[in-house]
Amino acid sequence: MSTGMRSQESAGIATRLGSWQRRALIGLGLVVAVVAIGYALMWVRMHQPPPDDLDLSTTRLTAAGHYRATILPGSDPIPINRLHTWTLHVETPDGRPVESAQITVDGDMPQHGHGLPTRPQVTRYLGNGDYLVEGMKFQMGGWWVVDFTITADGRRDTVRFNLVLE
Ligand SMILES: [Cu+2]
Repeated sequence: MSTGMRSQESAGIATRLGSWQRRALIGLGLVVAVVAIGYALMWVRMHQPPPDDLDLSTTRLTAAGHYRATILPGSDPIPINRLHTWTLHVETPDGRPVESAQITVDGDMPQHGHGLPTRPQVTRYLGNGDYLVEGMKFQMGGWWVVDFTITADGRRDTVRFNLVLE
């Protein structure tokens, strides 16, 4: 009698364990599938070609038309994974150099959802509307945008440059 009860009990435990294990396996399988799909989507996103209608001009009018800005990256081609400096030239739309502007720099990869690995800064005014940008670094090839916010004489404006790095 008691042995019969014990074996019934252990059969019940075995069944419960079995269904718990099955659930754990299904759960694990789902996690693996979600992670695999996540990686696949990320891979596809990371390997998208840049849009083919990108404006790659190195001289652009700021968004509100207050300034005309020109980027002069310190090396050609722009290096990957190496700190380098740029010069940013800022002038008025009619070509007069903009002196003593406050300028901030930012950048990111629109297709990757990450930014620059550094915080580049304008460290020096070089004269004639030229500003030294230190700390530029791109950690991979692909489509980058670099944004400058320029404030001079109380007028703030932004400009975005597109880069496609090899
Ligand atoms: Cu990236």
